Amino acid sequence: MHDEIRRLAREKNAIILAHNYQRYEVQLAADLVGDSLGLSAKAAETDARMIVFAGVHFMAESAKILSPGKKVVMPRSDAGCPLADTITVEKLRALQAEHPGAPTVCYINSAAAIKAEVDVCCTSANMDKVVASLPERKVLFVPDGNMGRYLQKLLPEKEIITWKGVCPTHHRLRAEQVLEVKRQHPAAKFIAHPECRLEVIELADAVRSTTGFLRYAKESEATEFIVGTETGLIPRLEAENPGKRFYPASEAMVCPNMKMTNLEDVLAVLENEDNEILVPDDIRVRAVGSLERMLKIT
Ligand code: CIZ
Repeated sequence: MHDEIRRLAREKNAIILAHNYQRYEVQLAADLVGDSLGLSAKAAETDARMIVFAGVHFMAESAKILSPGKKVVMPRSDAGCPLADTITVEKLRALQAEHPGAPTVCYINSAAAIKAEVDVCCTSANMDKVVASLPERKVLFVPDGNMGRYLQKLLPEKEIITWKGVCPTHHRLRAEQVLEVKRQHPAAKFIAHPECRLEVIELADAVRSTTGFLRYAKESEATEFIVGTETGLIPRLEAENPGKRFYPASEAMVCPNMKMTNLEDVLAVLENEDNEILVPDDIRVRAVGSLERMLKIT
């Protein structure tokens, strides 16, 4: 099936992107594997006619925002993100009305319509830099409440107003589970994603984005790691670091939406070119503005 996917992608001048949390067989069929913004930015630089995004909905929207002239399709258009879905434009506007004058920062893990409504976006790698750069003391942070609480800890001089969203996959991990895996592997470094609960983050040797996990594992002299993020990252960590060992902080850290896409879906979307992702131009232009303001800061 990989051969057929690669053949069709060539024939149709399509680039296949797979997020770090996708099934490993889907990652192996892709041209690029990575985080949502990195993938979208790299795809924009290519002359591909079509982008096939194996990921969840907001990620394909990010690709469309940065590549308005390319056709963007998803192998599974029903792969949504429960964290992104916790906030709507109406709810965001109501929050902003409660805190006049406070700028809004949104995590990249948000719909295009939310990115269009905020002052600036951030990623899990640059959120502290982005929030610290704002002159205002009070900052609204959406949609990830865990990330907002972590930010409050990093930046005590700020007042972070958090939204109530969480990623169910990261939120599921509890401190007791991490302590148990640490007990089984006492030499292992624990890397946590900032979408985890604060009680989990407080146990971490490093807090990183998915791309940061890969870099940390490569650069560290340690040979064992406990992985506090979606388990889809583990096969890639293993492949890129032969001789090093990676243990999931919990086998239950599996995102059902990320696992929806299989090779048959990738093949089908290449054949049919359906499930197209469209972003209205007025939303796209304002969302690009929020991303550009982030890039200027970082
Ligand atoms: O933007 C991404 O890919 C997400 C959601 C997380 C990360 O840490 O890379």
